[in-house]
Amino acid sequence: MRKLYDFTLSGNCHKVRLMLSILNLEYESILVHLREFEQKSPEYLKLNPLGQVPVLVDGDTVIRDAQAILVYLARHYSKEDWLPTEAEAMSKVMQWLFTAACDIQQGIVATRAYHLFGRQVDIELATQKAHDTLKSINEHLVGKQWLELERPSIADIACFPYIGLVGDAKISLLDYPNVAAWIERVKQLPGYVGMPGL
Ligand SMILES: N[C@@H](CCC(=O)N[C@@H](CS)C(=O)NCC(=O)O)C(=O)O
Repeated sequence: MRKLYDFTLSGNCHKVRLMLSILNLEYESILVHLREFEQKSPEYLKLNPLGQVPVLVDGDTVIRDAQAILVYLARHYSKEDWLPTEAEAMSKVMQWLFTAACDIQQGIVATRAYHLFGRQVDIELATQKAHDTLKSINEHLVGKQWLELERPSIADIACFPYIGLVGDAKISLLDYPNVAAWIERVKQLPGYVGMPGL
């Protein structure tokens, strides 16, 4: 049985939970107690030397990082549907994986961590970055249903959880109606699962 090293409130873990559910793949969720620093234990560091969740173990395959796990699941279990291999289409999808791992992380994720977990961050800078990212995605979505390809792809799955969790970051989507409509569209996908705050 494949295993997901998981934390309930983690949007990064939720990207993987969502993809596994959409692809109808069974897995065992193994809770890593982040507040007790279980992710830094010698045993866990053998799985992920960076000491973070998520990690997916699928047979002999061990993968860390939500975006990398999405690539693995898409290519291994759905062939072209969620991540095509044609050069332009593939890079168009991949660019959103980096938006998820960089821009969304520095803005929305940092702002959420400040409000929800009391993490020390430069809240003004993080909030500004969150709004810059939302504004640019809102403009990108004009006339579009999905981030790329005219169908859902791992681009949408990688960006969705933290954008859907903006309420935790005390950010409203009133100024970003295309983003709000896209969130609702993702929530209608067959196999969709939520998490606290979504
Ligand atoms: N680039 C990684 C980031 C993973 C990450 O930041 N995980 C957080 C939870 S969302 C974590 O494990 N934090 C605990 C720590 O860093 O000690 C990914 O996308 O999976």
